[in-house]
Amino acid sequence: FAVSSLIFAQENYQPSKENLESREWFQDAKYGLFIHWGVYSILGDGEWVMNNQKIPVKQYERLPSFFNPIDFDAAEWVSMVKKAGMKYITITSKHHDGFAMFDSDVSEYDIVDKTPYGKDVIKMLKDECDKQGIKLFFYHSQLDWHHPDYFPRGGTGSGFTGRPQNGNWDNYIDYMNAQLTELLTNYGEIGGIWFDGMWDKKNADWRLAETYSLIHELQPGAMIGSNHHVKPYPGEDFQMFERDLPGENTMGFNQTNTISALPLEMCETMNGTWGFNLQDQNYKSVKRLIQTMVKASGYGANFLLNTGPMPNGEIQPENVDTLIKMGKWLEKYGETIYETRKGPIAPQDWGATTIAKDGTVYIHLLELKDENLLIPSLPEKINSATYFTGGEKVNYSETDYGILLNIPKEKQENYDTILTIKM
Ligand code: FHN
Repeated sequence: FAVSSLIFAQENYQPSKENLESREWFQDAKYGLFIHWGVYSILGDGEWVMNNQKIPVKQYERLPSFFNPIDFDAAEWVSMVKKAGMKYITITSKHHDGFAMFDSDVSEYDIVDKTPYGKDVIKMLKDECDKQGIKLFFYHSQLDWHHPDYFPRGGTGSGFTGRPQNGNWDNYIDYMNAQLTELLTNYGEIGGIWFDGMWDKKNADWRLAETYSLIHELQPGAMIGSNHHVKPYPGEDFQMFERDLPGENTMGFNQTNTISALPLEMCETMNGTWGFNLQDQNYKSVKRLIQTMVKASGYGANFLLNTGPMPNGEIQPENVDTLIKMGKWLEKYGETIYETRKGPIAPQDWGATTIAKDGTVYIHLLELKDENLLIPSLPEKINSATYFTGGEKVNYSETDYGILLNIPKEKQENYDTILTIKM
């Protein structure tokens, strides 16, 4: 009875007042830092190293004893986030390897009990976030390559890392809910929980309704999102798109083109993996990342950009460099991104539009092939059209086919030429 009433409660989920406020805050925030950090960073081969290198559980269990991030400085991380123009952090409390980066009482497989460092980095980060006014979300993997009751059937793994073939599934879910309870009670008010990994066992009974009710009961303002790659389930507060703009599927992850009415978020890597990778120097350019962020904003979606800190606790210098450059751009152009919503013209090859709360529309021209561009008409007649930089009048004419813009070469900017439109 208890469980079915919970299911009912989720099916009819009405977000609380606090939750609705969080959603507004989230949509205003627009830009956050994703952090994949765990004992896997020691091996410098991404966060999937246990699975990819077929490391047996017993061998992988030796890794935590090498994890000693003596250069970790939470204040430095959070100051960098602020300089980068980001408003929140989403950090891995537990990734697929099952290792808790926080102090857990329901398992000894955690940073305090098993590493020479012995300190709860999640707590240190949370305290600093509180000090500097940054919200903290917890990424939490539902998939667990370590827990004895998370038995590998289908999906990833197939047992080659020495995981059992059978187990007590309910025990595993109880364990997960116990760790979530810790995360929602020991760290003050958090932004929310970012789930990942239920795609590994599509037919399992994840007892979602129970987990979601638990979270909403413990912290009504905490937002739930899940990277299950399908359309949102009842009880979720935001919809996520992995490495693709909402509705797109160029990477093969997103199995739905449904863009729900929930707040949206897109996450992206700086190189090819989420966790620290010693060899992958294939960093995306500042231009590409800024333009992706702008397009995401054009969909009304947040941009959650990832870094994989090194095992010594430092953020890779190349990533810091990119983030600071993006922050500089936002210092100048942030008004056209923060606190906006998706604009009247959906993103196109040439760019995107955003709309401010006072009705000002920003046209972001990301790709200008020449000086003339025809864009779709706006819902109302234009009152004034000026360059965001400098405020000069824009040459344009409203035609039956759309708005014909003339943007001389000297007015075209590096990443994004922004027009301010009053209607
Ligand atoms: O397998 C994970 C991966 O390691 C990473 O955490 C990303 C982040 O979106 N999500 C999963 C793949 O869908």
